[in-house]
Amino acid sequence: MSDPTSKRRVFSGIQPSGNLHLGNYLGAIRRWVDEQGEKENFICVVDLHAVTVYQDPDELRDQTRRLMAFLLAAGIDPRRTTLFVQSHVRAHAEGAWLLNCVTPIGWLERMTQYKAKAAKQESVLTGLMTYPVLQAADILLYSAHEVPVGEDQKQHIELARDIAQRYNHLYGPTLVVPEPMIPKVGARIMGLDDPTAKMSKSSASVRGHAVALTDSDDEIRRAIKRAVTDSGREIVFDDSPEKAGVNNLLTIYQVLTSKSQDEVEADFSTARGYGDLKKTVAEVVIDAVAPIRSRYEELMEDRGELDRLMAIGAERARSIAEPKVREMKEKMGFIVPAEL
Ligand code: ATP
Ligand code: LTN
Repeated sequence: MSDPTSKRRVFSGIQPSGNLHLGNYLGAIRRWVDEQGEKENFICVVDLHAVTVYQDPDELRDQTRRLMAFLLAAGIDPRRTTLFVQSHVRAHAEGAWLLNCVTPIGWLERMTQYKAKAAKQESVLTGLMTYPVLQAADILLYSAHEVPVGEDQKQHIELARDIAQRYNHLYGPTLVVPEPMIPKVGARIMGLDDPTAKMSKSSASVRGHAVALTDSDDEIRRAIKRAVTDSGREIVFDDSPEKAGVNNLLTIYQVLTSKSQDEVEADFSTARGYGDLKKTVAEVVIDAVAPIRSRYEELMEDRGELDRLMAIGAERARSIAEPKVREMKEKMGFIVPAEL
């Protein structure tokens, strides 16, 4: 079990598939950056999860490098965070297998993300169903106490808790039971084209759906200008469905300025309609995104440096995950030779 005197451990993951968007940044990445140092952070580029739906091989390699560069550009500091690629640490696949063998299939059939993704496909891959078990392995191998994610991942983290408890019940205390850490504001940024559905990577290519983190200043202005709102004029937080568009824009502004709801409403009390709101929100988004975009472009030029950082992260991750998977195997009754 974990050493109670050490810093709290944090683990989170992000898939190298699709274009990163403002929801990913506000709901997850920004918090990973802010918490570095205060806690012991592990951030994983989950390429094994990405292949639960077919990925073009060249595209996957490319996306994995791009996501590494992006996370570094957003402020993940490899001296304070272990940033690594999931497939570089074999223990994840091995741990997932062990956990598959303590997870009743009914638990997986209930997952809403699985049901939604499976409904969109003709032939569903087995990996899509066992996806949350691999996610549980990611978290449990590092004895993480906290898992900072957006709202959509809450059910998966609760499943990881159930899996840990079940393993501990069967084989004795081994796995730390993690807590989901969902932000109070920004946990669910909505699509600009449809403020009743979450902003999502899978829809990020749809025109007007998202602000991609690689968008130019003008593209950001245009996307926010086109955001769906209602026919009213009142710029206040209101969670009724017809005000979802305005609420979403105010939430984006609130997270980026770290203000209270009252302060945000006061900032817009003299605004003339939604046009003014959109202009102000666009500028705040540009201030946050533009510096990340330019650091990202620089990092993408230096492939050697990216590869070096990936190797450092993987080595540090292995030093934690390998002994854990070994402990799990021993507890389950495998003969574990010293060289493994
Ligand atoms: P997809 O929609 O294709 O499943 P995604 O946009 O959810 O992809 P992930 O890699 O699955 O992207 O998520 C990375 C992190 O971003 C997770 O912690 C997730 O909870 C968070 N996140 C994703 N979308 C949003 C959103 N709209 N608002 C807030 N957080 C989000
Ligand atoms: N399923 C998550 C990505 C993910 C993750 C993790 C998040 C994989 N492993 C471990 C937190 C902890 C997603 O789609 N956002």
